[in-house]
Amino acid sequence: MDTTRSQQLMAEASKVIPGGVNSPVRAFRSVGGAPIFYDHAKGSRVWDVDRNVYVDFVGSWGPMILGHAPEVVLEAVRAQLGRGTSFGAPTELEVRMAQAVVAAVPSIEMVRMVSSGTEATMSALRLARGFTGRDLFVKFDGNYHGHSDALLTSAGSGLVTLGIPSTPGVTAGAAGDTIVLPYNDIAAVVQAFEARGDRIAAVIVEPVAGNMGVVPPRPGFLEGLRAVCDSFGSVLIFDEVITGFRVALGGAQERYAVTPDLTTLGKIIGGGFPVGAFGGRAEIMERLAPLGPVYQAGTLSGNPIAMVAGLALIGELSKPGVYAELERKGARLASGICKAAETAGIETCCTRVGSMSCTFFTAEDVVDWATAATSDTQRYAAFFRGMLERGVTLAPSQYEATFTSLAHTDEDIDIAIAAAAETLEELS
Ligand code: KE4
Repeated sequence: MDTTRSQQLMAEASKVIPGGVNSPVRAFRSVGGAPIFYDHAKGSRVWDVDRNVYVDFVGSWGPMILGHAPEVVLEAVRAQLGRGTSFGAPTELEVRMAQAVVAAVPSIEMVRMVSSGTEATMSALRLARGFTGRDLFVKFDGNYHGHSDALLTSAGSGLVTLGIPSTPGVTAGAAGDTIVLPYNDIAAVVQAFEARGDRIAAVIVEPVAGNMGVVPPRPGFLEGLRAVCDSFGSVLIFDEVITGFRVALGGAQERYAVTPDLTTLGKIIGGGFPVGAFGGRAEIMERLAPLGPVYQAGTLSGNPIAMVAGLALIGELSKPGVYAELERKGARLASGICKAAETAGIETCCTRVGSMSCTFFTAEDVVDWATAATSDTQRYAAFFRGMLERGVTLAPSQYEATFTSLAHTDEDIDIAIAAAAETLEELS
C-alpha cells in the first residue's frame, strides 16, 4: 500500500506539531508505522492522501454514528453557514438543542453546552464539588474522562496506549483528591465510602468503559454506585461522552436503567463538530453561574453550526428502528471477527455493547484494567496493520473501541470479517 504522501506530510507535521498530531492516539505509536493522513470521507469510507480507500470503523472515535459527512447534517450546516457561525449570544438553536437532549435523556432536567468532552467532565466534577461542598471524588482505573488535571490519574485511552502512568504537570494538589478504584469492583467502592464517604463529592464512571477497550458493567455495578451515592449524598456522574446516543437514544443509563445525577456528553451530539455537554438534576445545575456560584463558561459554547449539526443528527437517531439496526450491525461485525479468531486458533476476549465492540488479544475474561492489560498489544498491532493493508481501519490501539455506524452495509462488514480472517490466519 503506497503511503508516500502520508509519510511526507508526517515529516512536515512533525516539525510544527508535537508528534505530528493534534491528539496522541492518532500517532500510531502503539501499532507501529507512520499514521495515515486522511483526505476525505463519506459514509462508511475514508480516503487517505495517497488515494487508498478504507472501510472505517474508527468513525472519528465515535461521533460518526450515521457515517461520515451525512447529507442530513451537511444540509443543515450549509443552511446555517450564511447566517453566521458564532455570536457569543443566546440563540433559538441552543434552546432547541437543550430541549432535544432533555427529551432524549430523562435524567437531564437542565443542560449546559461546552466544546469538548474534557470540558464537560471537568465542569461536571467542579459542579458536583460545589454542590456538595466536598473535595474527594472516585474514578476508575482505565476510565478516561478527558485531560483535565484531576481526571488524568490512572486514565485510559491515550495514556494506557502510550504507557503513560501519570502525567507530569499534574500536581499532587490537583490529583490528591482523586480516589482511583478498580472498574466493576463494587466492594472496593463500598469500602472507600465506608472510610471517607462523607468527604466524597462524586463518583464519575464510564457506564460502559470504552477507553481500555470495551468493558461492559457487571450486573449490579452501576446499581451499586447509585445506592452508595444515595447513602452518602454523593453525586453520581455518568460520563456518556462515548455511550450517549451510541448504545441507546438515552445512552447507557437507558440501556441499564440506572439514573445518574449528572451526565456528560460529547462526540455524537456534535455531529462531527466540537460539542460537549453536561446536565442533570435541576437542583444541581442551578448552582451554575449566572444562577449560582459555580463558574463555568465558553466562547464557542452552543455555537450555531454545532447546534444545527447535532440537532440534525439527533433527529435521525430518534427515528424508529435505528438502534435495532445498530445492534444488528454491531453484532454482525463483532461475532464475525470473534469467530475468525477462534478459527485461527487465537485466544481473544470479544466484548460488545450495541455498536461499540473490542477484540482483546488475551485469554482472560476482561472485566477491568488489570485484565485488559493482559492483552498482547503487539499482536493487536499486527492485527491492526494487517487490517489496514486490507483496506479496513480500526482504532490504532488495543485500548479503544471499534464503532459500527448506520452507514456500514452488510457488505462492508463482510469485507472487514474476511480481512480479519486472512490477517488472523497469518498471525496464527
Ligand atoms: P474530548 O475532550 O476528547 O472531546 O472528550 C474526552 C472524553 C471524555 N470522556 C470519554 C468517555 C471519552 O472517551 C473522551 C475522549 N475519547 C477519546 C478516545 N476514546 C478521544 C480520542 C482522542 O483523545 O483523540
